[in-house]
Amino acid sequence: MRAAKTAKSQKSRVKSPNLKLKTQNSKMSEIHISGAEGLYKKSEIQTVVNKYIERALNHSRGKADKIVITIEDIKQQPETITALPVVTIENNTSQEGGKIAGHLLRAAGISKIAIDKAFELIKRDSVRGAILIAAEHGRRLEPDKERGVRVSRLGITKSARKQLSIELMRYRINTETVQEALVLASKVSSCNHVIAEVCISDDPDYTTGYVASRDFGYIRIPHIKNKGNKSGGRVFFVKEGIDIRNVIGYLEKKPVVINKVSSCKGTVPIDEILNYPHL
Ligand code: WAQ
Ligand code: MG
Repeated sequence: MRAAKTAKSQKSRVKSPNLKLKTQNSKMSEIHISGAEGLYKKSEIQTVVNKYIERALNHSRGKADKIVITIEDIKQQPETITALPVVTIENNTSQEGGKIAGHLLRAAGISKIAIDKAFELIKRDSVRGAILIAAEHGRRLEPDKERGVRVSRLGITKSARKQLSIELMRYRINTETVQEALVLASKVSSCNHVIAEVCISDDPDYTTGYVASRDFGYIRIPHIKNKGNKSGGRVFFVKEGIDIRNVIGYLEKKPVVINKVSSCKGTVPIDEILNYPHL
């Protein structure tokens, strides 16, 4: 599902070649409001589609005037994976949250240049999917910069979802938002070429973000941005020199389903994670 609204883009003042400030003409542009995807049994389709429509119609990013729903029959047998373990970091301010995310990404082997680029792009650009950045040199790699890479064909079995709900309930974080983000992060981290991910919601009311990697698991950062801030995004840091089409093919097209859940933790200090990455 993809929901969007059209709006006049704000008049922006840009520098013309002779360095005088000039006002650009405003034009209509499409603003992304919400998106969602999953792998479901045929019998679940109607319920899920209703839920997606409900979500698109009542979203804190605004009123959608276009909702696109695509349903595809997937013939390929899904690959099964284990969900990443979930843990929450103690954190009180967005400044601190950003620093923690940076520390975790550095510890996962991402260069400072690549991390700075990631945060700059998340703040500046509105991408419908994820941004891909080379972990060492910090080059941006996805071919379509407005669309980004949309992770799709991902799901969780009924029994694993039940198990996950039990785990998350112990820490009072059993919400659809956490479950969906964990399923996505687990598929992303199952791609060998991806080293780590950082995610900040584009929902102005949702300030918890995460950093995820195979080594550290899914690490929730409660104040990664301030309330009211509409900018958000996802960045996947990938190994240098990989075949990018291969990675995008896996993330967008390969059916992957979680059939096992790792045991999770509550809130822990950052040092505990950095000293013992394997939880
Ligand atoms: N594939 C790639 N990128 C995506 C996808 C997708 N399927 N869905 C969303 N994005 C990108 C897109 O740029 C959005 O702007 C951005 O991620 C944020 O998406 O444990 O709600 O759906 O409490 O707003 C994290 C949960 C919630 C943390 C993240 O993301 C927690 C969230 P949103
Ligand atoms: Mg959102």
